[in-house]
Amino acid sequence: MSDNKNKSKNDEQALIDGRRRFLGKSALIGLATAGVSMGMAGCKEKEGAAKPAAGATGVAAASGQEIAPGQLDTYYSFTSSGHGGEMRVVGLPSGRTLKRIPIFNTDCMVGWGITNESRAIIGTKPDGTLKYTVGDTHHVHGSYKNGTYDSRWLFVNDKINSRLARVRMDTMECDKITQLPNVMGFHGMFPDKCDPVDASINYTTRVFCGGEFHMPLPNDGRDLDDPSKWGVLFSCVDAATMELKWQCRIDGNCDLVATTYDGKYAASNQYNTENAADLNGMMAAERDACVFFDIARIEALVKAGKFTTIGASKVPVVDGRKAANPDPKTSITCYVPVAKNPHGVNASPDGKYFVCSGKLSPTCTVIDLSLIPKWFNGELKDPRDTVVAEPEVGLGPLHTAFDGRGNAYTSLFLDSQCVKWNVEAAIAQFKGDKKAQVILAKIDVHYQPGHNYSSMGETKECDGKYLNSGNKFSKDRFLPVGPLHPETEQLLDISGDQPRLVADHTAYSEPHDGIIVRRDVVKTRQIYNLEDFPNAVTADNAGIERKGNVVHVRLMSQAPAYSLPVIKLKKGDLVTFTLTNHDKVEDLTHGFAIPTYNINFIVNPQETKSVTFKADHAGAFWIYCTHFCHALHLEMRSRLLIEG
Ligand code: RUQ
Ligand code: CUA
Ligand code: CA
Repeated sequence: MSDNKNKSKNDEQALIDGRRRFLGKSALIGLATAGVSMGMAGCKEKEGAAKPAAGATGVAAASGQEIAPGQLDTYYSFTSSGHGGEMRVVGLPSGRTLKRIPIFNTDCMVGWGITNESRAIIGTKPDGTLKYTVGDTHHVHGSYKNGTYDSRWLFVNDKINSRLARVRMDTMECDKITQLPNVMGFHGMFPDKCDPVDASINYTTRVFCGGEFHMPLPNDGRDLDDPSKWGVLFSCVDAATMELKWQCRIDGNCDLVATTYDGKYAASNQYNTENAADLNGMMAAERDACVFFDIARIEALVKAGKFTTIGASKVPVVDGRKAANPDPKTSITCYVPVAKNPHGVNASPDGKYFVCSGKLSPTCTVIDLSLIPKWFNGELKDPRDTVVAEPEVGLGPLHTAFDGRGNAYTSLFLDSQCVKWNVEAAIAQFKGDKKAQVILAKIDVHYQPGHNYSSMGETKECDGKYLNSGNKFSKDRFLPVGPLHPETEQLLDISGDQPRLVADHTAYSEPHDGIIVRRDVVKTRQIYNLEDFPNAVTADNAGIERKGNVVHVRLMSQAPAYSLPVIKLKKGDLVTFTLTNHDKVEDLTHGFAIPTYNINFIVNPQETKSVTFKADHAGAFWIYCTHFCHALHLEMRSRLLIEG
């Protein structure tokens, strides 16, 4: 290697070190000015233990993560998109974007928010306009059977308007959206994995949803000046019907949500046990909590009619506050004290532990799930007795993933690292074993990681192959694209002793959480069934039907033509276009755009969609196909003639 090359490499390292320092410092200052003291000094010296970054350049090429042209990825990753409001499907390890699934946003490529069918799912106001057009997706989780994914559904939250959406995994499209009543800031969400009472129902039938922000109950203008009266609800939604089953009022708030493999408990970490309405108040307590819900007891109360309702909502609300639950033997909630202002709560794939990450404490709290029923049976004095480890992991721990070999991987926001630690060693250390080697490795990520998640890591089939680190800042790790930087999704190979950074992928702002699913688990259909659409257009009913000024135009598409070359309407008509794509060839999608009328959507093979609008502009308008489908794609047009 020439001197020159060495020099430029050193320069590059200096640059990397520089920007790490800059970000680390600014993040700390941010917290310090917010009045946080977190005993950082004790942690600082440990930074030296960190392994240097796996090299900033040429990693992917050297590591063999490249997927050659024509080859398929081995995993799917389903991720949220933050305030983009959609869900994304990515192939791993290549990082190829496979699909964007519009949900809470609108999307003029597929016509989400434009077609009647999608608008019915999103919900409309009495005047026909969409009820909401913005969303903020944070968490994506799959439905379970037997402790692993069953390829039925994906669920995703909307934090802004407190909605839960379901995506069918066979078509990878959203089919239901439910709004949670009396909840603001719906953040954490997790499906159950088993029924709490009937173990033969070993699949997802409920989805648990955590409310983050306190609010007046109901939020109708009361108690505006008295936040001490505001409250937070934890909600349970029926996975099949997407209807609310019940809600539970709690002390403190919810952040993220986890469920046990036996279906008996759901839990949420709480950073605002103080019930405070301002920043300093939310950081007042030395410890916060992880609240456990006894699902069977809650549902017995609901069945017995021991609930109230709030405002106009008919959803049964049970009281999980401490004052209403003095006796553990009948209590529906258990508040386990954990490290200050915790963030994620994650279930280990062996089903034994929940791990809460400290965020404002440099520790993770490990809760032994076999001790939770003991507390609920009155056999433990203090909920804190369920805590079996609290290892010091580094600064700003946020989320923890697992490798199925007993190791945990926690994202360290402030340290810009991923720390690998051993759960049993942490438990031994907590019991007093001074020789226990808890921290096994620290690897730099770039920069300020939020969520991390491992391949099949939220299932009993956790395989310990890959870990994705979702980093909140990319800084100058990619070509500059103006003030808005992409996020960095970094892929780590965790199959060996030392995690290895193997690829950087960019992501459009701002994905939070995701899951990594083995490709053989995912079963999609490649074309639709015509019969699945009650309004499908066939040769029998195609054409124009007029009743007064209400007109229904039924169209078929088959490359390269729509079934009607000319469509005549009158100004003022209320017109519905229904279009069925009669092509059966996989991948043969047609578009349908009408200039001036703000209409654009696609129909996939054997799919039917419709739009309704008022024909309020006279003139000639070319309906044309937007999706390249045929050598005569450009010629695929119909004349829409609207008489004045
Ligand atoms: S939260 S960066 Cu919205 Cu999942 Cu933790
Ligand atoms: Cu049909 Cu392009
Ligand atoms: Ca707190």
